[in-house]
Amino acid sequence: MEKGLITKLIGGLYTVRDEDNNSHKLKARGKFRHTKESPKVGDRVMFDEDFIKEILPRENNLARPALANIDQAILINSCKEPDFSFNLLDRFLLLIEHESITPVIVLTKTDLMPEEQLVRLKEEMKYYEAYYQVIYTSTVTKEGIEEFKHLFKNKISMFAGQTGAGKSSLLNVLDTSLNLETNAISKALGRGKHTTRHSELHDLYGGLVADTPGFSKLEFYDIKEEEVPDCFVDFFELSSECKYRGCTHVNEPSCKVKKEVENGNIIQSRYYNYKLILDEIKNQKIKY
Ligand SMILES: Nc1nc2c(ncn2[C@@H]2O[C@H](COP(=O)(O)OP(=O)(O)OP(=O)(O)O)[C@@H](O)[C@H]2O)c(=O)[nH]1
Ligand SMILES: [Mg+2]
Ligand SMILES: [Zn+2]
Repeated sequence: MEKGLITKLIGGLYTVRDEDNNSHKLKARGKFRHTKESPKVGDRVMFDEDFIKEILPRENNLARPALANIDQAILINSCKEPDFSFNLLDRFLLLIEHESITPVIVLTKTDLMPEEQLVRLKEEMKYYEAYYQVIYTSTVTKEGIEEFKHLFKNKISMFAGQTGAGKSSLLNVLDTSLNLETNAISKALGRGKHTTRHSELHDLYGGLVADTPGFSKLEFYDIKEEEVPDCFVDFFELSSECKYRGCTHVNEPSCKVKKEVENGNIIQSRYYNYKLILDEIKNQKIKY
């Protein structure tokens, strides 16, 4: 048996890269059909000439998109088409923090946003820059492209974001040999489909990067209400100064987070989205 890494899965056929960088097209052994866990892109596996036999222990495990062992998530948000949304950004950050994956925030299609609006958005985004790397880019003006060149080395990264945000387009600019399919958003939505339909790892600047199908909706089925405060890293940092241990920053007195929202040190939208998400998770629990 040999050790390898799954880089692609289409129609039940896996591409596994061995330690000498050779690719093998394999099926998964039948036993995986009877267990909950089938192999996914990013999995380190043991295989022979015909089959994937064993999945090696995972560092993390995403359900949608189905990926394993992701070190870094590049969150692709378009400034326009579709419109930038702080709500969506905060939701993405929660999901990624919950999986202990490092997020990088990318705002793309800067060419489509009127200058004045872009200046205001960058001002608001400064709040996030205290906690995360933020990159502004455009496949049209090529702004920010240089910043990606040192981002991927020795890591497995995923491009994640709303459908039509520009994930595949950006990857095509970073490596012109990729030739990934892209589509105008109106067309993509008209077809009711994502342009990218499977996840695949590509070699990029000394690392591996997965293009993924976009999300149209983000669900929090796996996140418990009590986990949310710690996944908002900015709130977590302040929580030692809240009066109550395990403060949820909603109704408790002497809450440092609420104080900082009042002082204007935390942007309003961030706290508002936090409460929305908490409510949503509470209601979800009642339903299921
Ligand atoms: N003006 C402008 N258009 C862009 C930019 N990046 C992407 N687009 C356009 O946005 C549309 C969607 O881009 P895709 O790369 O297919 O988006 P995606 O995120 O891969 O979408 P899914 O695969 O469906 O998840 C295409 O028409 C692109 O040409 C940009 O920086 N500026
Ligand atoms: Mg795509
Ligand atoms: Zn608090």
